[in-house]
Amino acid sequence: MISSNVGDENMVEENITSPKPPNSDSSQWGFETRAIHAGQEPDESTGAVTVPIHLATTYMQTSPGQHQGFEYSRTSNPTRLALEQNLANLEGAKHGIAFASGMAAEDAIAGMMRPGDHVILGIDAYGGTFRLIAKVYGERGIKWSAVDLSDLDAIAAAIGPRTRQVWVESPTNPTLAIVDIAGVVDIAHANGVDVVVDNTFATPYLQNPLSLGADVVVHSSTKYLGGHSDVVGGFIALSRDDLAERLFFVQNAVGAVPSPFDCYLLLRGIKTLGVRMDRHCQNAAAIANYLIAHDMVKCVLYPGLAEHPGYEVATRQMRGSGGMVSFIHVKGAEAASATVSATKVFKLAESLGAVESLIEQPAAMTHLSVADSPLAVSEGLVRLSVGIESVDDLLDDLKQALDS
Ligand code: P1T
Repeated sequence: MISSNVGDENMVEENITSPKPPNSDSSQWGFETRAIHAGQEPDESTGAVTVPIHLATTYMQTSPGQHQGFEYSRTSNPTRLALEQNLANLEGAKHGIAFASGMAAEDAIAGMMRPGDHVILGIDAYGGTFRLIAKVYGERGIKWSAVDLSDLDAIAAAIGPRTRQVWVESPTNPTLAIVDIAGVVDIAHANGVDVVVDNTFATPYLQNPLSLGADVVVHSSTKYLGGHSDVVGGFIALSRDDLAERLFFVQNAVGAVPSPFDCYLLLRGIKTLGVRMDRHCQNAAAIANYLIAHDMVKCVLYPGLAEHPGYEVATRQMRGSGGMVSFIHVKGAEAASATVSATKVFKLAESLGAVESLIEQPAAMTHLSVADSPLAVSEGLVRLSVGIESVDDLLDDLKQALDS
């Protein structure tokens, strides 16, 4: 694969990988059991059944270089290691690498490219992803193309001699399009191009891109993984040793690592990921079905609807349709703005994936940075992050907001 920079002059001076303490052989366990236990042995000194928040920044050595696997907390930390092992397990990955935010994780991946290299993005990528590639890496000489990734021929046509990575979201943010991950992998790999999948919307409970052939999975763990709107985090899961070596090196060299407390919050959130996702999916399906029939709704974007263009692929590669629903207001931008301002249970806010329901207008909020770009979204688009409240309260709230 081309985008590994192993062997070039900027590459590792030291081989940095996380130390590996003993861990249960959890490979046979079901998802919920692994979510609760993988990477998390009871603390040996106290028997504590939850992973302690290890705040120490440095670890005693018996002689120079002789230690118990931890030296300095930017390089490795026991609470972070538990999170890395846990999420790697859930993604079916050999390596897990935690970052301070989803964008920090994406930056580490984009940083494997060199001036003149080319990356393919989806036409409806998250606005922050577009901003990073076009406005940060673009200025450093990285070329990019925005392509409709549901069109495999368009991807093949966009690949050039310097294309290094294809970045896939599925479902996409905010239009909930579905991309055939295995199909993209076939085309990309035939051309020596790596496939990066942002699995934030699906979570490892609903979709495992590595099992579909992807090279790298990235998460904004701020969302469903944390699940409670109280921690910002990012994560990379992968099985390729060459890329992992470089990414562990960058994690330590750049230092965009999550705090031990953030890692603890993520570990706690992940324990309930499965049960939360079941309820998110149920509530979202009920809301999508309600919205379809509403006069003020031009169209509903939800991959669990049989009329969604990605329905077949979603059924094949996902274990549920997720908790995000978008729709286009019949009356356009102003009406969309009024609707998102009128809900009471749904809070008007950016972000997604937590227990509480959120509503927003992407063109004015999360996707403002893609205005006037090929990724611009309809101003009448409304995005719902459907929470796990009583579904009748959510339906009543949308009804009063759309009818008012
Ligand atoms: O916010 P941060 O943890 O840095 O993650 C960035 C990110 C990456 N990928 C996807 C698919 C995302 O949705 C995000 C963040 N998204 C929002 C804040 C939002 O409201 O869409």
